[in-house]
Amino acid sequence: MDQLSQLQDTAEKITSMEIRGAGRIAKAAAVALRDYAKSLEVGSIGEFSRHIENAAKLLVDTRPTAVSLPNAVRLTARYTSADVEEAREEIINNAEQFIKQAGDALQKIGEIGGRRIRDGDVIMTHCNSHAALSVITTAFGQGKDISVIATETRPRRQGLLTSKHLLDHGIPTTLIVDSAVRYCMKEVDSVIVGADAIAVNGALVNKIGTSQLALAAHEARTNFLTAAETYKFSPDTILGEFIEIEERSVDEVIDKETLAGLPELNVRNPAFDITPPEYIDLIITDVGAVPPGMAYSIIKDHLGWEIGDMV
Ligand code: RUB
Repeated sequence: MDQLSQLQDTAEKITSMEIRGAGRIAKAAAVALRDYAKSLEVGSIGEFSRHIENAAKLLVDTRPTAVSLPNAVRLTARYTSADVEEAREEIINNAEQFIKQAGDALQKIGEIGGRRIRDGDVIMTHCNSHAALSVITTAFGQGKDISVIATETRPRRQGLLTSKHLLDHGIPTTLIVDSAVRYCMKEVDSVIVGADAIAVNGALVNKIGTSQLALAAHEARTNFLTAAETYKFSPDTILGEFIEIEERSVDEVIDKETLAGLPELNVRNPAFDITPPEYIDLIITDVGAVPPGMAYSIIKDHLGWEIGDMV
């Protein structure tokens, strides 16, 4: 496969959700940019810059909601040198650094979040988040006797991936349909979910249905935690930008044949929702467990302003 086809292949895998989850799409984009930059044959820095910009745009346009994706692309695609070989080297190093830091961040989140879990806790989680799973498996690895209630997560049923991951670690797991969340919440000690984006006001954007878990947790006085690497915070929201909520194909919700029998039916498939900061007890990040009110500091101190307007 040539360099461009490889890049397009990664973009296609992110669009089709063969590669999914905010952290994994970010890392896949960094790898794709690194490999593209490595083998790019150009005659001038202007040409190099045009190709990298197009590649960055192709990757960023695959899925609109997870801010990890533009953040990873911006952190990887930046360079200062006007020499092609040096610029290429900068991009390769940026990508390696991002991939390493993303791996370290998951481990750190596990350590910090694991301390919030007590022996005997029942945890509810939604969708399939490696950050949330890092917290759960770390707590279990510390010898805490915990169990997990995993939601199915319609329509793509990522809850099955989560259940498999937990069972592979030996963690007792119960799968429930999404509509059983409120009914089961009285048995739960902590809810832990991942994040596709954290806005400057501390609002959480995550898989559709997350805000229902938060509402039910609030009502039951149950802890609601989100696990989010610093690169999932959105610098653009400081500038007043909204985070776009992805609407996916209705084919994921209802099969074509059934829909053909109901020609007047309108079907929607929003993939994410927004949980307001007042429903979130703590955000577990790689630089510490912080209340949602500290989102601005995380963006300012750990991401920097300059990554907000590059792509
Ligand atoms: C995945 C999802 C996950 C976050 C965090 O949505 O909402 O909770 O992306 O995941 P989708 P992680 O399946 O549509 O990509 O912690 O692994 O980055």
